[in-house]
Amino acid sequence: MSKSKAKAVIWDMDGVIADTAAFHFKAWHEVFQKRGVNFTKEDFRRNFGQRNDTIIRNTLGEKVSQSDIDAIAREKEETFRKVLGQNIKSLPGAIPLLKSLREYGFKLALASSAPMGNIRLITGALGIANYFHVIVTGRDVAEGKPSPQGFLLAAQRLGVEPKDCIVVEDAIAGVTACKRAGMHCIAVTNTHPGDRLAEADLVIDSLGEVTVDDLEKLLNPDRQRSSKMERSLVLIKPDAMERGLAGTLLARLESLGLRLVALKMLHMDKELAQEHYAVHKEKPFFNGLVKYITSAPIVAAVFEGERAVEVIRKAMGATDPTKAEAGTIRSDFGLDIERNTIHGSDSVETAEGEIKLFFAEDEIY
Ligand code: IDP
Ligand code: MG
Repeated sequence: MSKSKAKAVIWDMDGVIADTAAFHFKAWHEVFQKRGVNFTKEDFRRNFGQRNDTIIRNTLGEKVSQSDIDAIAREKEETFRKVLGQNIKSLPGAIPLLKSLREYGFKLALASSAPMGNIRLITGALGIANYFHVIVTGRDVAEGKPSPQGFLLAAQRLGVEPKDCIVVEDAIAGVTACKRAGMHCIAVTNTHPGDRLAEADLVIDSLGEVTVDDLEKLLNPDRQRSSKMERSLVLIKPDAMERGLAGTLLARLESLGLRLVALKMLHMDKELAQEHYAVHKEKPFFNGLVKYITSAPIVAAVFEGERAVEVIRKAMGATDPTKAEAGTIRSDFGLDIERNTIHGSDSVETAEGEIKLFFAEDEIY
């Protein structure tokens, strides 16, 4: 993932960062009870993550007036803040992940259905008030979740494209809003079971389960391929050993930015040689090759680096030194097509098998 490209994580607050569900339920229950309506836990679950006006309409019917909605909403939030008091707790993993994202240069937004009063109270109490570059509340948009408006506004204010945004949600309405906004979604099962959140790209039981790296992968699934660290087996062949070239050749590979992660000197026996060169066992040069490679002690090494296999093959040059490009190892030092100085794995898959022939797991650093 390129460093310059802006990427963002847009956070829901209640049920993702702050463990407030019990207090919201208590406040709603109290406020509706005064109006003769029994607001149950099931009602609460069904309305979770939506804006107050929606919840009030869903509960009291469409006839309720705007001024009543405003009054009930205000009363609910006052009650909520009162019952919440000092009992503000963060949910597992949320604050450490926020901290890491900030360190890694992610832009951060909070897009909550909650009013600003609640957001100030909660982010202040949790010490994260200054973490967010942008805060979008339910009042900033015409339609609340599951409409994508809030998330889209957050992305716009951050200056980040929707496809480069990850939303962290716990509510079904929030996951729907995120997908409608064309963003990536991580859903935490703090409020709803995982099967209700299946629309999300990643469903987890706790934010402690994910790292910044997991989020990077979500934004750019190709990243792993492009920046994948590869390993390659290198052998300093007998002709090079006899001429004292081991150090020169290792230094040359190190100078390419490859890291030496395993090294040993050994005298290959016939069995190891036959196994190592097994793909050539039908070739006319096979017996001569086995004899040659077992003729003197050699150095075996594992190098690690980005596209290490290809980088080493290029540095080696063609199998036949007379055909190897000028400046390559085989062009510079190779004696003939058999005594061609160096071996390097020809693919990532081959490398894996070859490395196992020469090194135990605990010999690779
Ligand atoms: P590579 O080492 O460039 O991958 P391969 O074709 O895998 O080349 O052959 C393995 C090794 O076998 C070569 O490095 C070389 O030492 C030897 N070899 C390849 N072709 C010939 C040949 O025609 N005559 C003798 N030896 C050969
Ligand atoms: Mg080969």
